[in-house]
Amino acid sequence: MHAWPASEVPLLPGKGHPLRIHDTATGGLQTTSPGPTARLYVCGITPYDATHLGHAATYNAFDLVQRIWLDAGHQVVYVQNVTDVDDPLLERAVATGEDWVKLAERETALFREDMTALRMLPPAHYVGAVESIPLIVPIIKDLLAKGAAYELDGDIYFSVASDPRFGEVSGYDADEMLRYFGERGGDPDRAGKKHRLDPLLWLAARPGEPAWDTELGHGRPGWHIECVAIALEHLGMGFDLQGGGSDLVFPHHEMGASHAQVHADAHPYAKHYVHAGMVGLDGEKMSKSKGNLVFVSALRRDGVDPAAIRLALLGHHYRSDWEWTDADLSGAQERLARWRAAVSRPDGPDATALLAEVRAALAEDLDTPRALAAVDAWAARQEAEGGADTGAPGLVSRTVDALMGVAL
Ligand code: 5CA
Ligand code: ZN
Repeated sequence: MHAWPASEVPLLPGKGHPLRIHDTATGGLQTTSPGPTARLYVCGITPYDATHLGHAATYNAFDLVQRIWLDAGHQVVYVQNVTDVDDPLLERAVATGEDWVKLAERETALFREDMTALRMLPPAHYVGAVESIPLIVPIIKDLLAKGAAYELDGDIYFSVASDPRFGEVSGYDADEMLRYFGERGGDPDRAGKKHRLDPLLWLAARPGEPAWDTELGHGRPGWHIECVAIALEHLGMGFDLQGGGSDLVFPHHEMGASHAQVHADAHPYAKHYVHAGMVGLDGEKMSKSKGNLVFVSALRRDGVDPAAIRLALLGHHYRSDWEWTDADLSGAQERLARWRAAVSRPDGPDATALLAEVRAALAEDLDTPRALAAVDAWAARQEAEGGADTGAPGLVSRTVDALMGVAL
């Protein structure tokens, strides 16, 4: 699949700091230490509905990760998937009578437009599940050969008992695992499974559903193995960071790590597992199934500047769960207007300390509220005291664009 066009990242004087970030697997802040090329995998959309602000908030967090790594002198290889065949997509297509391929293509196209408008850096590899079936099949065959997978009425399950490290990503106890597994697409009560938490690797063809002819029979891949196959193909074991929203901690990222670690007989799958908080509306997690969504595309259609949407997302720390309100947007629009007025003045107070503060804030677990406050303070000082540095407005503008993706 093709991704979307890249917006330019302005060069900044000097160099940024190594990124310290909260790692779900250790439960604490860890300093990322990529080689010359940092390797990032972020779980992409299931394209049956438009991009909502929760998705955008999650992609914003991992866009910042890339910008910090780039500023610290690394190259970045960024990989993102599109779950273009899975239960929710097929269910929606049946409900609306639309062809599932058309639905996925349309929503993926809209996602690209939203990401472009929000100045999210595109992945180098944007890969669909369907096109990855040839990568998925050999991994499942290997897991079968290793005795880490088994057949049940034509379906193939992964055996969680085959991975001694199972549970290390989430750190959840047995009850929590079982609850989330049931809530998030798992089938804990199916008879004949070796362990209630065992997830599907392969689904034998069901009537009316799409299926592919492979060495595993006529069927389609399970969800977790899709991301594993794509990540291993384009990044390899031990990549730097696996990202996604906190709803993916378990089972998705736990299972993915297990699949890969048993398949490759190596550890770790990813050096760090990082999760963004859930964005809600009216007291509920924003989700397609709940129908309480605010779409990026709808805001854009209403004439809202995408830079204001992005500033609204940046106003919250990525790890907190938060509620979208109209005040988020109006506050961001005011801030954007203030900042634009400030950088269009011919001079202002020296901005080197501001660049240092924004770099320090973002490198410390993506502290965007602190970074925004630093820019606010510079703009307020300019208004109150003026300033003689003719290079300052340009430097502020480049700082905000390069490190936070907001074009002033
Ligand atoms: N296709 C899978 C990942 S392989 C999937 O979860 N798709 S999704 O469309 O449901 O979500 C896409 C991304 O947005 C995931 O990283 C998910 O964790 C994140 N996400 C979904 N809902 C929210 C929300 N309300 N707030 C924040 N992030 C969210
Ligand atoms: Zn995924």
